[in-house]
Amino acid sequence: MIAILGAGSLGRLWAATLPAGQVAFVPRPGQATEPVHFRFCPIRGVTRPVTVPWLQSRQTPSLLLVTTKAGDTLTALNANLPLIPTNTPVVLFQNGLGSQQHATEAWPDHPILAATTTEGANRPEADLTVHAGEGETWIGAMNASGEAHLAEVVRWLVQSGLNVHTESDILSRLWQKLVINAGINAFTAILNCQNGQLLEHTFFQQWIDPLCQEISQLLNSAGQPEQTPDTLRARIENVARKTAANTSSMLADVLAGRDTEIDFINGYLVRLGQQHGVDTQVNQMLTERVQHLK
Ligand code: NAD
Ligand code: KPL
Repeated sequence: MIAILGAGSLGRLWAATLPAGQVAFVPRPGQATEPVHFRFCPIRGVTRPVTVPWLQSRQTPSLLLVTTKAGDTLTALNANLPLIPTNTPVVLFQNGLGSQQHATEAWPDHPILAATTTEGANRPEADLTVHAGEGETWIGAMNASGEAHLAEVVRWLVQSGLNVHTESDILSRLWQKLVINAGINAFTAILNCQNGQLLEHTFFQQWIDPLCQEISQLLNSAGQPEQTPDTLRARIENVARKTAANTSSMLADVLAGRDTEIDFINGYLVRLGQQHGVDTQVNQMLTERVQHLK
């Protein structure tokens, strides 16, 4: 049984694509026990109904996928990991950085893995989950016991038909995604624009170079491969062009009145700068501007 903690867009994408009968959502304490029914609209093919039961207290999952938002993850794990055998691998799907390291430090006895995915899923209606964009999912170990379970975890998740790969250095891959999100998400949320429209805004043009200087220094401090500010800007602008028509996840959160993941993107970079004595004025400014959007 594969247990999914976080029955939102990404959790439902996995629940709908993994073999029926092999998945269950992890309930919040006291949550209703009626199964979850929703419609799933795949990229190819027709919309179909999906039913997912809640994990029962007598059931022992062989794998736990954690698909909560970064800010909810530690609370969700605190409520559930004490009930899950210490040899059950836990895969963290959160965007940004910080929550993965916290979970790994807090639960050293569990095999902890992290994933980064470019799959896109959303819920335009409460009972409709749309697989909006096909992508790749990379999974790697956060600790030694996670490493021992990596191949088997990938074998389980490949059954979904999604593109799932092992990653020997998941921290670097999470950093690569963080760089892109740090250079796009906050700007789109502040400017209330789609990714491609960023490039025309003077606010973006004014701050992108100093932002990339900060990120370049932080990559060095974190022991990540060196990337010049110009290379970082080119990568960020390239993704903004390729995803020109996208509403970033951060702008979508702001527009829906949800908490954003800013504290795990530019906010994470600010905390890292404080630890390493790196000036992060631009990351700080972006973090504060997004925190005040609600
Ligand atoms: P979401 O808000 O749709 O889903 C999160 C779910 O977690 C919600 O249903 C919420 O009720 C549930 N939750 C929160 N706290 C909980 C708790 N204590 N116990 C049980 N459930 C709890 O978010 P999402 O879009 O599915 O994203 C989840 C994570 O995956 C985020 O970090 C996001 O950045 C990342 N991600 C999402 C996508 C995507 O396409 N949706 C793509 C890449 C990465
Ligand atoms: O990952 C993204 C997000 O919106 O969170 C990007 C790459 C910016 C695409 O929209």
